[in-house]
Amino acid sequence: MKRTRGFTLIELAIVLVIVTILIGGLAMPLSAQIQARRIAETNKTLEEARHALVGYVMSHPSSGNPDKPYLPCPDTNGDGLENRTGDICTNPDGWFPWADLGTGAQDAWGNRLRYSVENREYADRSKGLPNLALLTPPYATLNLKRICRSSACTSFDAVYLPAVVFSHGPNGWGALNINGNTLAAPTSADELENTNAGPSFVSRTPSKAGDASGEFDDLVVWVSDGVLRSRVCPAGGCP
Ligand SMILES: [Ca+2]
Ligand SMILES: [Ca+2]
Repeated sequence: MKRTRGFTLIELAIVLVIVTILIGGLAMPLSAQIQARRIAETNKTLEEARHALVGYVMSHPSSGNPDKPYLPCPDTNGDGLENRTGDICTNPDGWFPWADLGTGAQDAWGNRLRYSVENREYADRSKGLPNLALLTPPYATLNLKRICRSSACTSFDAVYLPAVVFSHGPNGWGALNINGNTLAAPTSADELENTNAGPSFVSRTPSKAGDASGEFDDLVVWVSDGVLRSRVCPAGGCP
């Protein structure tokens, strides 16, 4: 009768090493998969926020001209409700007013979405959408936004925008989290550009800390005047 031979200690050790290498190889893609899922989830939340802005405009005619709708003001005290003084937004930069618009309250990392709006006319309840056709670029009387490919703002993906919404991304630098805490400020010029008040916002391919352009992982969406006008103005355009 033939005797069955068991594994030697050396054979077992070799098997253990192989299993450890395999698990190590699987663990990295798993964390990358979770991050990719969170980014996709946040992009969806941002897209919903963008649609909600258009929906808001469709149902909010201005008091001065019922044919001219207006955008919501930013939330500046973190309760999810817009902050408006009478008819006007005193601050064009803040957080997305998710409670007013019935959208997601946070990105996939537990941080509020940022929101900047043209507050001199688009978000003024007594004024509403200005007629850009009657104005001359660069529309100096308006507080419009632009999307740049770097903080130097030498090339643009979009200009003359009424509203920008963004997430601070996986690193969360500069974000307000759902517990009301503000996270550490960004280190790269491109992410800093998105946290300082001003017309310019950076949207570009993500880069890691060691990259020459610095760390960048913000997720940015915007609403153009043309999109608003095509959805809310009757045929022939808003007055
Ligand atoms: Ca508020
Ligand atoms: Ca970021």
